[in-house]
Amino acid sequence: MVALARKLAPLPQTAEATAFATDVLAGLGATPKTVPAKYFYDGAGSQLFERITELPEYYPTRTEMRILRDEGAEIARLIQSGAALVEFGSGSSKKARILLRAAPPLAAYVPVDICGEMVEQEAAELQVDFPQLKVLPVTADICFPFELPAEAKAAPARVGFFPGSTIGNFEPHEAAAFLRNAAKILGAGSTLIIGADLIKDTEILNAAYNDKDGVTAKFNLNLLARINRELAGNFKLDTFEHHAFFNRERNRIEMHLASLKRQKVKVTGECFDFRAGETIHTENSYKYSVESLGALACGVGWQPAGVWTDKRKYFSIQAFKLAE
Ligand code: AVJ
Repeated sequence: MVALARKLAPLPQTAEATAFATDVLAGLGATPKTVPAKYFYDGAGSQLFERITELPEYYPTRTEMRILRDEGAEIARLIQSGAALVEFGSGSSKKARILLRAAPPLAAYVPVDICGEMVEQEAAELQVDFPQLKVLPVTADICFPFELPAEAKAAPARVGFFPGSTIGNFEPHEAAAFLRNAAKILGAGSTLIIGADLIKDTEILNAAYNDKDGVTAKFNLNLLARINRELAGNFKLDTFEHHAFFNRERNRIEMHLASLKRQKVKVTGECFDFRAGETIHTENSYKYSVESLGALACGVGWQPAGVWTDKRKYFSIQAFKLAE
């Protein structure tokens, strides 16, 4: 009987799906309501994010690519010949391509991403363009410890690459935990190259998260569509609205989904009440200064090893080293 009931229950099928269900139910049950930003990136969400990176208002990707193109040779001097390059949250690997072209011959390139679909496909495409390079994709949540492929562990050195200001999605204490985790994964003597968005004018920041075409709104709302698809949710997408604004006290962009009316929503059979105007807090995007990120990294043992920015000082690439 018990075994039969278990078989019939609509339980998530994979560890990834279980984590999504657990986190969504906990987040919607909390006050205020939240859902972790990492769940934006299913297939549809990853595609919408790629569109965001091409929007005129969204300066971070373009600016970071420019820094990598202009300073790639300098940045690549931190990468020893024969090292393994490990990219945390690789997405489309567009930035890694620039770094790989400037880098000496490597033992391996290891793109790590939570979206397995994306990381496998992008790795296959990159492999075609870099036939000499060993490309070893890993599907993992970079918030937690994960195993590197044997070739990367055996390499004489490891270099971490964490571009895209993804670090901004973490709370500062989580960013410190990530940096500690990265130190453990990469090991003594390793290097870490981080792309971090910089604190700037409120108007420029707000525009970047409230584009005229509404792509960012779609990206935000896709989270509800994903819950509907994967967790038997019944969110009505036209009853929620995208809100994004810079919170200057906390140096972060906040994204929310605001319920336009009082309503009840079901997710995997559990019911959640929304007041009119109540929001689900879906993302924080922290902005740093060179000093504030440096202080965070130093606090967990990483020593500053270089900083590169664009002319307008919109974005930074910051390198750190671990003692041997
Ligand atoms: C991928 C986390 C860097 O915070 O700018 C873009 C995600 N959210 N527009 C960011 C995002 C809304 C992006 N990061």
